[in-house]
Amino acid sequence: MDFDYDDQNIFAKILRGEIPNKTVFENDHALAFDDLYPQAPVHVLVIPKGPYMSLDHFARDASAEEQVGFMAAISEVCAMTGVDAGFRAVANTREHGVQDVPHFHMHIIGGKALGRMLP
Ligand code: D5M
Repeated sequence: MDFDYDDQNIFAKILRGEIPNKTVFENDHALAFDDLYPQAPVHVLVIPKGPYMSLDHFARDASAEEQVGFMAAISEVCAMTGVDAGFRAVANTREHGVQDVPHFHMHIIGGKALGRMLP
């Protein structure tokens, strides 16, 4: 699989500071910010700072340090947003997964009881 990264995508622009965002957490390898169209009281997007278009791209090509940094950001976001009762983590991927922004992002959605997603 060739992962062709488009550096004009919205999240690349956010990382370059060209578009504002509501930052929740940041470390050397990841940025977390509020989703513009929240689907629940908590809806945060966690993205790696490196140019990875999807979860499988990130899992294949990101360094161990980048992957640890990304997971550390997920951990911090979960602690900061108080989703102890549970949450949903979603990574929509490419066309069949209905991924709109081609920079890998994990949705952290919670703050209320969510409906069942799969039968
Ligand atoms: O969803 C992409 C998600 O990105 C969607 O929930 C809206 C959100 N979005 C789009 N533009 C912005 C900006 N500028 N800030 C914050 N959030 C944004 P997916 O279908 O998973 O690709």
